[in-house]
Amino acid sequence: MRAIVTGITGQDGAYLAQLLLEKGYSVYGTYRRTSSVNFWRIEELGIDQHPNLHLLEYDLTDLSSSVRLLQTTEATEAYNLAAQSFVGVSFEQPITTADITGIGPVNLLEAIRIVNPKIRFYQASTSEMFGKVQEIPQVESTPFYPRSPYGVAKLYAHWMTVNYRESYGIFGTSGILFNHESPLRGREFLTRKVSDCIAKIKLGKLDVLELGNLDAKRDWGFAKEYVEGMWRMLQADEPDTYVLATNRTVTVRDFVTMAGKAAGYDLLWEGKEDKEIGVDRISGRTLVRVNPKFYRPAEVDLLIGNPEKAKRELGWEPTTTLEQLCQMMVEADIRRNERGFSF
Ligand code: NDP
Ligand code: GDR
Repeated sequence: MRAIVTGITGQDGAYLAQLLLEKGYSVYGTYRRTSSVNFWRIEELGIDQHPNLHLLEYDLTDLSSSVRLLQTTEATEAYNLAAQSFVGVSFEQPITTADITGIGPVNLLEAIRIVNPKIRFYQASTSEMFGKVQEIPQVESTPFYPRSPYGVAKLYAHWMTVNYRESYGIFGTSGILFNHESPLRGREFLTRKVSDCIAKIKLGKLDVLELGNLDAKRDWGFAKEYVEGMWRMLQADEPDTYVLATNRTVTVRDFVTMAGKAAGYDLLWEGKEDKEIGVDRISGRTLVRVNPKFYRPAEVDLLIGNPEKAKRELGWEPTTTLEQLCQMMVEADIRRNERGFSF
């Protein structure tokens, strides 16, 4: 069993590599050449020195790099997790996002067609493809209406995966995953920004947490459980498209309240829109403030997914509650900030 995991330096890449190593796979994890590559996630999981983990330099935007990746590894499964994955940045860098997140996966699909059409391919698709609400809860058949350059790029890659499946019989599966978080989340994303900043406030290293839209609603699950779903998708008899989600949605505001509670605060919300603040009832201190600089040009207001198909066909079900996840993230960031960890 040999698996390629593109994007091993990211949150999901680290958890998926860990899962595959536990299952006895040889894992070929790819990273980009940068002036200072950072493997903190696989180090934190304790798998960076694993004898069956092979780290390979690779760029998704380079077809020749994809061809060589398939030739040298002779892998039987390929999980494409690499992407410019931050929605906010995609508005400022729409072309880079299109190149990496949209066209990038087609390089891999073409390499598969050329080198090994029998490999099983997983494409990391996203609930951002649903975008503007068409129906709730969202399922595999819900119409798409992306609201960001990231969502549009991912939708192209999703349809190309379906197209290669139908045109060439390639085992191309698309997992439409709703937001999934963990202590390994990047600090630019909402949940980790909140857990890290609340920890810093608790330790006296920060005064106020500044956020954008508090009304957006997300279906947040635990990343470690979602990578298990990815693996199950590639063990199915046929390639297909599956939603992974929790079927519960919560506002950004409620998530911040939850994180505050995990650190011993009791947040009361006052004011409206860009004047809204979160005040700790116990101390009377303002801990959270809206800063319109974090608003997006177009927002996805409401995401909630029904993972019934994945449950029925793959036996996949999330079990960690958002309260447990939030507590886990805040505690991890308090520990990290105590020892001066900065990723
Ligand atoms: P991260 O942003 O944490 O990781 C993205 C990975 O892609 C990093 O390893 C990054 O490398 C790599 N990458 C970026 N550009 C390139 C490139 N040109 N060539 C090769 N590698 C590249 O994302 P997550 O782990 O959170 O998500 C994994 C995938 O799942 C992404 O495709 C994301 O869009 C998608 N997704 C994520 C969801 C979530 O809630 N987390 C939900 C639905 C979909 P580097 O470290 O060098 O930047
Ligand atoms: P999202 O995640 O855009 O859903 O994409 P993010 O955590 O960035 O935003 C979630 C919601 O919170 C609102 N928000 C803020 N977001 C950030 N990052 N920073 C803030 O200060 C802030 N204030 C409010 C956002 O407007 C948004 O509504 C994630 C990524 O992992 C994608 O790659 C993935 O495809 C989707 O989840 C599913």
